[in-house]
Amino acid sequence: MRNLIILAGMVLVAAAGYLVWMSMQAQHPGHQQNSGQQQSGMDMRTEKPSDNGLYTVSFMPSEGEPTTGPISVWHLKITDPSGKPVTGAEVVVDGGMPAHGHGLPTVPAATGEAEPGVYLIDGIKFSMVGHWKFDVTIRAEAGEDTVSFNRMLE
Ligand SMILES: [Cu+2]
Repeated sequence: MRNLIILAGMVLVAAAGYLVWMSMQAQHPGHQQNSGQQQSGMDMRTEKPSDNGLYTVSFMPSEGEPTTGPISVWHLKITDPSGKPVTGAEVVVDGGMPAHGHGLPTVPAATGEAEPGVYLIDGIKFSMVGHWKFDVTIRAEAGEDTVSFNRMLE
């Protein structure tokens, strides 16, 4: 009986600790900008350095929030580490749903630069909600580098 009470006490302490941790997570300002897109441990940044640090890259819809259905145009913005736009790059965007083992329902294509260093990626389509991952390859004067972006569609 005494052991049961101690066990129950331990469960309560663990539950309280979890609640405190949850409320701290909710208040963390860094999680606000991607509301609804955080997933435990997953990198949800929309701007980040490329894998070998050659470029800084951001990948965002050209307008609005992504939804399933329509084909949209996205902006892939590439700068060098000092923030200078990288123009004339060769860009390839691929993607899919890692958990489902399928790719994008379309083949996105870079159709030019909206402004120096901001590449138009046309043909982005989501066929279902869930976790999508984009794999971007960039070839420019500084060399070839890759970067991936995660997106949660609700
Ligand atoms: Cu899927």
